[in-house]
Amino acid sequence: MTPVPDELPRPGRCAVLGVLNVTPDSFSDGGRFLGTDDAVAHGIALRAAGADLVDVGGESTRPGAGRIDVAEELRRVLPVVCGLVAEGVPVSIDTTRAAVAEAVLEAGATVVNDVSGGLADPAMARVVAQARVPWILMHWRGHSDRMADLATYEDVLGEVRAELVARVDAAVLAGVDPDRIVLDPGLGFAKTAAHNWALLRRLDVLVGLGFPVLVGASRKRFLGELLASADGTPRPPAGRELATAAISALAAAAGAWGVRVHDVAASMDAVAVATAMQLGASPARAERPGRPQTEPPGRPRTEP
Ligand code: PMM
Repeated sequence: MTPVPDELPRPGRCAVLGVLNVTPDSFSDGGRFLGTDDAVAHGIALRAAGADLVDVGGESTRPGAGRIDVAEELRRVLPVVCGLVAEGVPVSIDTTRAAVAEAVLEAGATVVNDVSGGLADPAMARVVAQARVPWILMHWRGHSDRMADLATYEDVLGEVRAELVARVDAAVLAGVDPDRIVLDPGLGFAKTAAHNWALLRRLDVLVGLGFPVLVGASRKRFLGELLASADGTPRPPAGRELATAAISALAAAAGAWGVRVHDVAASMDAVAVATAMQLGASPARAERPGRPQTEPPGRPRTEP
């Protein structure tokens, strides 16, 4: 197997994971990167914008989505992962299937992002334990076709916390190194907008569990509802980017290890602001976004 680093990226600021969905039907970017070359080019662009990891997924998890089979999932993701690895791009694989994770780790991915927290496929823990790679365990209650029915909580924070702790216990029992576990509240997965906001408001409680925490709010429906027009029409996904970046800054300030986003450049800026505010100073250059400036060259203007 390709040697993989055991550690997660720890860039000295909140990490930024760029989303690369190779699906015909994801809610925000479905169908955009179906060709391998387009998908690899987009992954390279996400990395150039500052992404610490490019998170490649082949199965849509949008509410109501049906499932595809393993062969189809592999057909979608494997060439893209190989193309990115060949270009030196660090890749995480967004899958709930052990067979997909195993093949893609073999191809050079270095992190498994499992939206089911290990629940969908009992073989996943063994694959992750043997590969000795970081495992993102997301809070999950069931597949997309039925998750709306599972969004019932008396105390969403307490229940998500307890259910994540149960996933950690199961992972460790299966031989997974606790130092390689990342937790994720699973915004939008069996959760209403109210549940998502309640979890974000008390992110500190999840951070307090002592594991790195990843937040995936990017362009999700609850942001569309928040930003709805006067007649109640939700703001379409493309118009949710500033709100996504705001959450990236706030999640970083609350101690999140990482954010998973579609527009990496915007969230890089947002987490740079959060880092500077936390330090009370500009972060060291290595911790700042290194994007090219968009201002045309010329005489520098005086700025405040
Ligand atoms: N959300 C989606 C897919 N994968 N993985 C993690 N760890 N956390 C998330 O919140 C998450 C995820 C759904 O969003 P997409 O369709 O834009 O990828």
